Amino acid sequence: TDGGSGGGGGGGGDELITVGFAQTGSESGWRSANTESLKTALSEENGFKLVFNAADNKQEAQIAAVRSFINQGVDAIVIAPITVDGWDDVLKEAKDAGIPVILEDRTVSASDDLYASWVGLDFEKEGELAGQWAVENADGSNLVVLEGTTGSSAALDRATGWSKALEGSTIKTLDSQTGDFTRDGGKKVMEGFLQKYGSDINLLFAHNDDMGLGALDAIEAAGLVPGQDIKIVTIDAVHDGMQALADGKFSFIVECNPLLGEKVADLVKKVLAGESVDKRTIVEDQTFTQDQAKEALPTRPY
Ligand code: GYE
Repeated sequence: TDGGSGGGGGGGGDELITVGFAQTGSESGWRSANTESLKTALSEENGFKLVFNAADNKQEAQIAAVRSFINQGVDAIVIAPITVDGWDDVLKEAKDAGIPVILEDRTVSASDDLYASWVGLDFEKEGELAGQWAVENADGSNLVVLEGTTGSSAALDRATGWSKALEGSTIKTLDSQTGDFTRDGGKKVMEGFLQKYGSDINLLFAHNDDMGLGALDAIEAAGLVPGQDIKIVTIDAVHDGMQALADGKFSFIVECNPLLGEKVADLVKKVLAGESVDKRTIVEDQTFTQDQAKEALPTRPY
């Protein structure tokens, strides 16, 4: 595996680099893979001492975790920001304390001189790729949307990209609500949509696989056939989502790569060594049809 190869330096009995990592929570399969990736890359073998916090998707809890990292005097802080807004004060506090901050996954609205670097994905492009598939394969459909966590860059930018792709199409949006990126949320909101619109719905866009997987339960319980009565487009391409795609229940998935650990570890080391780093690093994603999912599944690492 690529797990233990960590980017040189550190370890060997030298002082470990203490990193506080403020994770969003554990809402999805994507998040589990992302946490795993960072824990592996920020391990002692690679020269790090990791202080891990998961905030259960509560912004105040996440900000409190970052404050506690500052008080503990960690060497660097890594944040996967739950929402875009609300970061200015605590990022200033970190800066005043001389502790560099690396953002991973989602972005913030705060000025970019308040953090050293960001590594993540192009969420707008993900939404746009999903929307392009829908326009090409399901134009004229009645659409419902399961949005990710309100105020998160992942949800905001995916919605923007999707809308862009749908401009000029005849897809009609019946409803759009947040399912908070969870299976449970996806299931509950889809149940509500089905009660309201019944079999009028023939297209679902879920901002992540987990909400789409939750919606599958609701759709099947309503006696409808996912993939036939309702086409489902999602984002992430985690294992269970890819399985649903291979099984013909999902119709299309846009990948979102959660394996950002090595890149984060590398950025932390470079920033602490005073080397200059890019402000933004975008990791490339791909897309999967049902046939491509069947082919890719056996060798997917997560
Ligand atoms: O798509 C979702 C997770 O921010 C890219 O957060 C991430 C999203 C991912 O909960 O499954």
